[in-house]
Amino acid sequence: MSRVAPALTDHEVEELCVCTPLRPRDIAAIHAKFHALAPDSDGRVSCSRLERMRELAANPLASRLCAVFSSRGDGSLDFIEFVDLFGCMAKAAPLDIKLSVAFRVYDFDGDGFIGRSDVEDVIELVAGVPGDHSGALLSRDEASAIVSRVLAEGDFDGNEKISPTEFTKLLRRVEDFGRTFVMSVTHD
Ligand SMILES: [Ca+2]
Ligand SMILES: [Ca+2]
Repeated sequence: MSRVAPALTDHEVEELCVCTPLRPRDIAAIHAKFHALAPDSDGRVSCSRLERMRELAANPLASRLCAVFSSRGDGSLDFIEFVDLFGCMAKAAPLDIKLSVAFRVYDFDGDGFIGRSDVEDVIELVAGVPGDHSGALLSRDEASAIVSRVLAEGDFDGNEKISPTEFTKLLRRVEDFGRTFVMSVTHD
């Protein structure tokens, strides 16, 4: 049973607008969304609930995004982390913020690099387990070719993994990355 959402004060809204590119009406919509997701007694919403939200439902990397913003590392978010997610993914968020979020999303094992296994994990989430006959979009060979191509293009120093600096260099070449790595607040 969700409790009645405590209203945000004007001062709290103002503070959240200063720390993010979000507007007061976005903050109000985000606040309503958060409480509609029925946070638990710790004030957190689990990853599985968050993934059902309209903004994340069609995103194959939703669970990774939640994990990146979760201070508990389990994908659950409190209200401030939830606002942070929308703020970093806003259209108007600075490119370096988006690059840093994208890097952490793709760095599945959290070792500070995007390696072969991270790229394989991304492919698995987006296209299913390669070669799996029950609906994978890629064969094992196709998946392996993609992994090799990503590393060939992004691993500039040839150590078989992509560092944050290499990642930035790679993605700056992708003209519309900043415009497409976006999760806009929907207003009902
Ligand atoms: Ca990694
Ligand atoms: Ca490298």
